[in-house]
Amino acid sequence: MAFPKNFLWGGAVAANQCEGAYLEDGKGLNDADMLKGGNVSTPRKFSPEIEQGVYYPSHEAIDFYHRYKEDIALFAEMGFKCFRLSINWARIYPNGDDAEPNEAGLKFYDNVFDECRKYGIEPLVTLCHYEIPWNISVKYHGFSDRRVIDMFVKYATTCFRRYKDKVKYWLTFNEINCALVGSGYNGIGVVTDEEYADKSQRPVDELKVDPNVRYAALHNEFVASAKAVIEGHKINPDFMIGCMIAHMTNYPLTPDPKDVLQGLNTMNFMNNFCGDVHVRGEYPHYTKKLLSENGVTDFSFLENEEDLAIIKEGKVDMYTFSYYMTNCTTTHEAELGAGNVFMGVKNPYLQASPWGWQIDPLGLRYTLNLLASRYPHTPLMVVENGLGMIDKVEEDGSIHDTYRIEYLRDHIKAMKDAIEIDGVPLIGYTTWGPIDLVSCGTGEMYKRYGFIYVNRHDDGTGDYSRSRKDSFFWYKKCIESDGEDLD
Ligand code: BGP
Repeated sequence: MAFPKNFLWGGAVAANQCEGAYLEDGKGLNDADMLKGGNVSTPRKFSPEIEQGVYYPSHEAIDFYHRYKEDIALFAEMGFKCFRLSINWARIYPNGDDAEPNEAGLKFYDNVFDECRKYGIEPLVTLCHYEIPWNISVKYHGFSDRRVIDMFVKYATTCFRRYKDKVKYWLTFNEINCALVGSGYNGIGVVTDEEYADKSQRPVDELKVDPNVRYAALHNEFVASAKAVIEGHKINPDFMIGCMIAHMTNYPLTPDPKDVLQGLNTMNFMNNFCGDVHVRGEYPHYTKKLLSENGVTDFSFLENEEDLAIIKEGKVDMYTFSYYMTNCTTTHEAELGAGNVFMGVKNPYLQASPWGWQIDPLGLRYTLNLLASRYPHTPLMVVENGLGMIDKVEEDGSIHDTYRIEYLRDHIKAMKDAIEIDGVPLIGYTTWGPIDLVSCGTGEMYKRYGFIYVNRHDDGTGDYSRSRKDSFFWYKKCIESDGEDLD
C-alpha cells in the first residue's frame, strides 16, 4: 500500500477567504480586508479606506465564522484526517500591537479546534496566511519594521500556549516566497505612506516596494518564523512546525544550456531560496547573486550575527508547499503563460485551466523528488493543490465536476508513485478549498475549488447554503481506501 495508514488526508482554507464576520467579536481589519474583487482580466484593487456599500470579498466570504460546525461535519463525512486553516491574526490582536489578546477571538478557535477533535480531525494551523493586521501595515509598514518581529512572536506564542493540547501541526507564514515578487503587500504587509494617501486605488500588484525594503522585510519574517519555532518547541516539544512555500516548479523550455542555467536560477530564486533558509537554517550561497539581480544593494542582513544565529536555531520541522502548476523559462522568444504570483512561459506539452494555470501532475512527482533530495530526513506535505473552475449547478442541484476529479486523481497518483516507487517521505495532502471560498488572486467566488458548493456569488448574492458536488463522494472514497480507489 502506497499511502501510510496515518497519512494526513484533508483540505486547506485560509481565514480571510472563508470566515467573513470581518469586524465581529472584536476582530480588527487585516490586509486582505482592504482588497476589492477582481476577475481573470481585472486585477483586484487595494483600497486604503473601506468604502461603504462596496463589495469586499473577505468581509462576508462564505461565513465560515458562523457555519464552521456544519462545514467541519461535512469534512468529517468525507473522512478528513486533517484540516488546514489559518488563524486570523487580527482576531487575536486586532491592531497587531495590542497589549492583551482578544478573548473572543481566542475562544472562536478553541471552538473550531474542539469541533475538529470531536471527529478525530487533526488541525494544521497557519499563523499568517496573508492576514497581517492592517494597523501594522499603516503604522509600521509591515515587516519592514523590526518591531513587527516581536509582535508576530507574541501572537504566535499566545496561540501556542492557548492551543498546545489541541494543535500539533503549525505553519508560520503562508507562501513566504511570494514576498519575492509582485507587490509583496499581502505577504509582508508593506504599504507606503504615498500608497496609503493615494485614493485612486491601484491594482494590488502595482503597489511597488523598494527591493531593499522588500528583502529586509522578508529577512524579518525569517527571523520571526525562527523565533516562533524556538518558542513553540519550548511550549510543546512535540509540535511539528513547518514552513510553507508556493512551489512554482520551473523547467528550461529548451536544452540550450543557457535555458538550463536560467532554469536553475529561476528555481533557486522562486523556490529554493526561502526553503533553504527555513530548512537548512542559513542563507544559501547564491543569495547575493540572485537578490542583487533583483535590485537589492543593502546586504547588511547577512552581517547580523544575532539574526543569523536565530535563523540557525529555529529551523523548521517539516517542509510544506502549495502545488498547482508548472511553468517554463527560456532565453529565447516564447509566449508568456499565467501564474500564481510567479509567471513563466508556456509549456507546449501542458493544458491550462481557464485561469491559465498549466496542469502538470507528473511535475508534482518530479517536485517531490527534488525536495526529498534537497532536504533529506525532512517530512514533506502538500498543503495546497486543486483546480479552480466554473461549476454548473444542474436543475436538480447536482454538480458534475468531473474535471476536478480528474485533476485530483492524477495528482494523487503522482504522489502515490513518489511514495511507493521513489520513496519520498510524504506525510499528508490537503487539497485547496475543500469548500468553495473566495479566490486569493482574483477575489472571485466564480473560481471554485470545493468538494462542497457554496451558494454565494460575486455580486454578493446567495444564501450561503452548502451542497455536495460529485467530487465530494469521490474524495470520500479516496480517503476511505487510503488513496487506492481513485475511479
Ligand atoms: C495560494 C494561496 C491560497 C489560494 C490558492 C489558490 O497562492 O495560498 O490562499 O487561494 O493560491 O489561488 P486562487 O485563490 O487565486 O485561485
